[in-house]
Amino acid sequence: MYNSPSGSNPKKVRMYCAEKGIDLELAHVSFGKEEHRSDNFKSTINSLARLPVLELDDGTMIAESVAICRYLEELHPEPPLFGNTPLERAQVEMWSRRMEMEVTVNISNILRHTSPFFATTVVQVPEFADASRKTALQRFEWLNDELGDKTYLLGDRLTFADINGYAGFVMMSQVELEFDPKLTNLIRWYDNLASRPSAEA
Ligand SMILES: N[C@@H](CCC(=O)N[C@@H](CS)C(=O)NCC(=O)O)C(=O)O
Repeated sequence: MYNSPSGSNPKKVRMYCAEKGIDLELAHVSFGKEEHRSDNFKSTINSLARLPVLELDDGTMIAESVAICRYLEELHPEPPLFGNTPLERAQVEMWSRRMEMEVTVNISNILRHTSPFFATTVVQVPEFADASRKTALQRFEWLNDELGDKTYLLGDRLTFADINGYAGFVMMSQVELEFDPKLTNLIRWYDNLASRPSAEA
């Protein structure tokens, strides 16, 4: 897998693999040296200049972190992290999309619209970063209420939805965003995931 130690999407796949016991060979791509933006990377690995990308033995490239995890889940179904039944699979998908598209997207939008690293690839709108910060804080409150006293998003068992959400939160420190201490359900959920060995991956 073409990987970088920083970035929530490569981390998501590494954490998923650690939970599953899948040992992927990692090829380091330097964000600092902008290796992912080179013509070679874009023409042979991912035309969107993003990580992670999984290269199969026959040279096929699979981009998109969720697509990579779903592919690996098909090959390594145990332990199931995408749900056991039609209902569970729908609930994992529901929460996975909510975490990524309603909650943590706001964190990456702050970064993408403020960091010099993205100045050449994103039309940066600082007001959008400000709006995303407000939305992020609102969504944290929403998520705190939704979690209630549940250990994981679906109840008592870890699923990919938790990993997808957790990995998105790791960028918070880079945009000076913190959980309000009153959001005890969210903090409990986050700390629980952070304490799993897979979070070190
Ligand atoms: N939807 C893609 C997003 C991939 C993505 O944005 N990756 C980031 C790292 S977390 C990246 O490569 N950023 C480099 C850049 O935008 O220049 C996925 O889930 O893999």
